[in-house]
Amino acid sequence: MLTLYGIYRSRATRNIWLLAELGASYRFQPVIQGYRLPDPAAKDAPLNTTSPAFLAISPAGAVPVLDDDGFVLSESLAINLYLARKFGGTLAPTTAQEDARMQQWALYGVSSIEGPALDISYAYARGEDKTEAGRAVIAAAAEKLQRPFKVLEAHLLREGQIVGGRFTVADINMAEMVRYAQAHAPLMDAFPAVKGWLAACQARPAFKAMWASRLAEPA
Ligand SMILES: N[C@@H](CCC(=O)N[C@@H](CS)C(=O)NCC(=O)O)C(=O)O
Repeated sequence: MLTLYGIYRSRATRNIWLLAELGASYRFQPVIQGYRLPDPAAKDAPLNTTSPAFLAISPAGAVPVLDDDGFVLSESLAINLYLARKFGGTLAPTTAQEDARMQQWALYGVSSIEGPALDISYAYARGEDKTEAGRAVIAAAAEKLQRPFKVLEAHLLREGQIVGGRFTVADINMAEMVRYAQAHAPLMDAFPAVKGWLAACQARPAFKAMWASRLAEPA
């Protein structure tokens, strides 16, 4: 039995998207970020990342977490790579080299793209693009993304997808990191192959289903 702990407004989206692509059945256990609650320790507080019951599962106190019949795994990208290998099929690596490439791109994304992209996402979500200070934060983050986006643009122009010339878990992992920068149109417009690839990823029914549920969840 698979259980995914998390919430739609978290990095669990990448796991929910993949699970839908795989057609996997699983239990979804909502766990909200403690910092989003007025009193995460209150008796009537929902299960959250600071709840002792959750910390017993995940000492890092962060979602998502996967429990596969007692095998507990954290880190959203590792969870996706594990799930893809477990279920197999075209989303999974078919050779050791594809496996290595999927890990390479996941690590490149998390070390070079996710941080500045999240800065952009938070700034737009808070309406800070309407302030001078916020625009400076966005500009600095967009500047940091120039180099990795150039790498991604050239790669996608050459190969069309992240690994193996087909849609795989590597596209989901990367698309969910690039998505955080999507609100910044000038950045996306400067990298048309990245923009087009992301749009194609997000046109998939499994993404759309995940996104509809995310929008339905209170902000
Ligand atoms: N690198 C981790 C990051 C996990 C993470 O920071 N999760 C956030 C939600 S997206 C969280 O649970 N934060 C709770 C907290 O910081 O207290 C992953 O990809 O799973």
